Amino acid sequence: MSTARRPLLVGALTAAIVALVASAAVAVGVIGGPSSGPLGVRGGAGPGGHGFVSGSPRAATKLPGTVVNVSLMSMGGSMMGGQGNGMMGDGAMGLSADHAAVPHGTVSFLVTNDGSIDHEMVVLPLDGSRTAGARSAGGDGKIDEVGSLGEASKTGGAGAGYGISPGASGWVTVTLAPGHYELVCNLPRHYSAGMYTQLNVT
Ligand SMILES: [Cu+2]
Repeated sequence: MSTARRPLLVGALTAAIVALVASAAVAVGVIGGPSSGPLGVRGGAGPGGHGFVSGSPRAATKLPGTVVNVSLMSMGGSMMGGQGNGMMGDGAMGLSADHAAVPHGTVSFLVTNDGSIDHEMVVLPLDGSRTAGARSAGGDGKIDEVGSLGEASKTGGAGAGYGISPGASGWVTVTLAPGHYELVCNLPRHYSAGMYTQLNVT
């Protein structure tokens, strides 16, 4: 009995794997399209998602240099209670990177908004003994971006834009000298809500 069933099970597994590989190939095909860059909108996430890419945004990228994957987060159900204006009160937000340190030179940031409202990522230098998170915001709730080395704030595109929508990615490639840097989201009040992390370049 068991010997007869085993080939069937293996066959089913093989079929499942083939299906998975096929869907991954489709996703890569979308990602590799002429104008779409490394990744557009992640399927199924956020109110504007159309679900046409089923793979992970981190699955494939052709970005140059060392690739740092950055995740932008806002927790606490900000879509409820009428707070759809980007202000979350004391709600927690976060920005995390999958590298704490990278070698100097070409560095690409693939920035994915895993939160529920728009975010962005700006690369700022940290001078001397300053640590990430220590900047003071002005009356507009933003910190000074002087010295910025670049930003990813375009939905599904490279460089500066009007913010990365929930469920989408943006990216930017910069050249970094050895030193300390801070990755921040500088939408009003997001920095003070916790959207920063340090990146050391060796
Ligand atoms: Cu933000």
